[in-house]
Amino acid sequence: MYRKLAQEDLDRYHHEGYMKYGRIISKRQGDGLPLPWHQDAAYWALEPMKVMTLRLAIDDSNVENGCMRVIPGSHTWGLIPHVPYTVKEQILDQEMADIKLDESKAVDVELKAGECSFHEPFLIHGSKPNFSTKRRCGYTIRFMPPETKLNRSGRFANHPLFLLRGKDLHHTNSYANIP
Ligand SMILES: O=C(O)CCC(=O)C(=O)O
Repeated sequence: MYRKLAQEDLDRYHHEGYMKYGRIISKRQGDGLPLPWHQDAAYWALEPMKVMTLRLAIDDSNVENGCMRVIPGSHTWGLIPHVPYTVKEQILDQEMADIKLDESKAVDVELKAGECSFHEPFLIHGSKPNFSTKRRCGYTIRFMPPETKLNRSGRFANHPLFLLRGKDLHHTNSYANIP
């Protein structure tokens, strides 16, 4: 799948290289922790903000175990202010500032294990707590073209990026070796 994605993007990004970084988001069964509404773009020091997230469902992900929810169309709204999210034991430390969000418009992104979804960096998304008896684990991989520069300061100082294929003609980033 990496290859296919990279190939499709190579067509869009002038046959240059391509890179990604990823993380596991696992909500244990009975875990009462929500993921607050947020836009990924608020977290990332990327310029330009060209990045696509692939979320691969490791477990079935549904309303019962707190699947991701999205606000359709919000990827066109631009960056909305975020404020610190201070709930303990959280993997996110920012949430969207108190704006008038019509949560009745939210769509649940239910996935079977092995399926995936994609989202853009400005899409407003989050998820409710997992009060079910089933774990909800997913792997998120971020794909970006090499023209997108990662500003290596703060939390991103040592963040690994991998060049998936081709050459980086922009020389704006440093890469780790693919394990
Ligand atoms: O898994 C979730 O509930 C949200 C995932 C998320 O915030 C992300 O992939 O950017």
